[in-house]
Amino acid sequence: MDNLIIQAGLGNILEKIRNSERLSVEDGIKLFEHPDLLAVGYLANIVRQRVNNDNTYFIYNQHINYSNICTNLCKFCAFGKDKSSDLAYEMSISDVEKKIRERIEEPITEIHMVGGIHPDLPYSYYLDLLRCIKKIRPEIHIQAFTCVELVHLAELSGKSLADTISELKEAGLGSVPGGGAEVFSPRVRELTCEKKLSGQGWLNAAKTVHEMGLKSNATMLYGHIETTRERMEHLDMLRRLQDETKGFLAYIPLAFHPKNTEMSNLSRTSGIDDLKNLAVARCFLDNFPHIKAYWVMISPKLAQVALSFGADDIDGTVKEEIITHMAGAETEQAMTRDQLVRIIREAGRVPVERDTLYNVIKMY
Ligand code: V47
Repeated sequence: MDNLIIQAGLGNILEKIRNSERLSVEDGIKLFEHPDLLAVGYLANIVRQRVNNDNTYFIYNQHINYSNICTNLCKFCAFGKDKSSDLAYEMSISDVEKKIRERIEEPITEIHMVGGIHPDLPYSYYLDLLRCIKKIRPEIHIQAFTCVELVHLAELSGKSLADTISELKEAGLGSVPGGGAEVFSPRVRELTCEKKLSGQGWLNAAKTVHEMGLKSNATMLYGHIETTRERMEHLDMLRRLQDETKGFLAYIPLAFHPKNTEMSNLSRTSGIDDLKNLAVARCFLDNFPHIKAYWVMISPKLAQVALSFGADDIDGTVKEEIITHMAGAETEQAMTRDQLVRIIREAGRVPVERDTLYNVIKMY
C-alpha cells in the first residue's frame, strides 16, 4: 500500500505521518484536494491506529435544547428563531425537569444541552437549569453551553468569563460542547453569521474554559462557502490552542444541512467530503485525542465507514436532536446502545462505551 501512496504523490506526507511529524497547512490542503480518497483514508488510519487503536467510543447521552430563540440568526442555521416567530420555543425549568425525569430509568451518563442566544432569559435561569438537572441526577455529567453561549452568559452575569465559568461549574457544569466555532475566517463569518461571536472570541473563550479546568470539544461547520484554505486555517488555529492548553477532547466536523436555512440554495455535502473532513482532521490534528463522526449529521452508515477514515468516536444515543433535523437531516432521532455496538463491531472495531471525559464504562 505504501507504494500506492507514493505513486499518488503523497510519499512526503506518508513519511511525515510514519515519523509522527507535524503536517503543514499546505499538506492539509493537498490532502483535501487529492482525488484518491482511499489514499487519504489510509494515511488517517495510520494515525487513528496509533492514537486509539481499534477502540471506537460512544456515549449514552441525552440532548436538551432549552430554547431556539436567538438574536444571532445565522444564515446557515434552521434552528434559531426570532422571539416573535411561531416556531420559537423556550423551556421552563420545570419543562427541563420533566425531560430529565422522563428518562430517569435509562443509564444516561451525559446531558448535552445547548440553546440559542436568548435576548431576555436572566443569568439565574442558566444556573437553575444546571442545578435542577443535578438535583434529579447528581451523578450525571452536564456538557452544556457553547463558547458563544458562555460569552453571552458572562455579559448577563456582569462578571468576567472566568468568574462566570466558575459559578456555572459550581452549579453543575462539567464540560463544554464544541458548537459555535463554525469557520473562524472573518470573511466566512461576515457572510454567514455576522452577529455571532468572532472566531478569535470563540478561541479566547475556549482558552478560558480550559484554564478554568474544564475540557471542551471543537467543531467546524463545513460544506457551505468556506474555501479549503479557510478549513485548514481553522484546523491550524485549533491545533495551536490545543498545544497551549491540552483542553480539547474531540474535534467534530459538522456537515452543513441547507434545508430551511437562508442558504438553502446550496447542496448537501457529499460522502467523499464528509470522509475527507474526518481523515484530514485526523492527520493534521495530531494533538487531539479523538475525532468524532457525528452519526446524526452524516448518517449511521457513513459514520460506520468513517471508522476507517480517522474517526474513533460516533457520539451516542442522542435522542431528540433538533438542530440538524430542523435543517433537513433524515437520520433517526436516536440510536440504541445495541445499534451503536453493532455498527462499530461490523466495522471491525472495538465498541467502547465511555463517559464524557473518555473514561471507559464498558468494552464490548
Ligand atoms: O454550533 C447549525 C451547527 C452546531 C447547522 O461537542 C449546523 O460533542 C449543520 O456543535 N447544518 C451545534 N450544522 C451542534 C454541535 C455538536 C453536535 C454534536 C456533538 C457536539 C460535541 C457538538 O451545529 C452549531 C452549528 O455549528 N449547525 N446549523 C446546519 N444547518
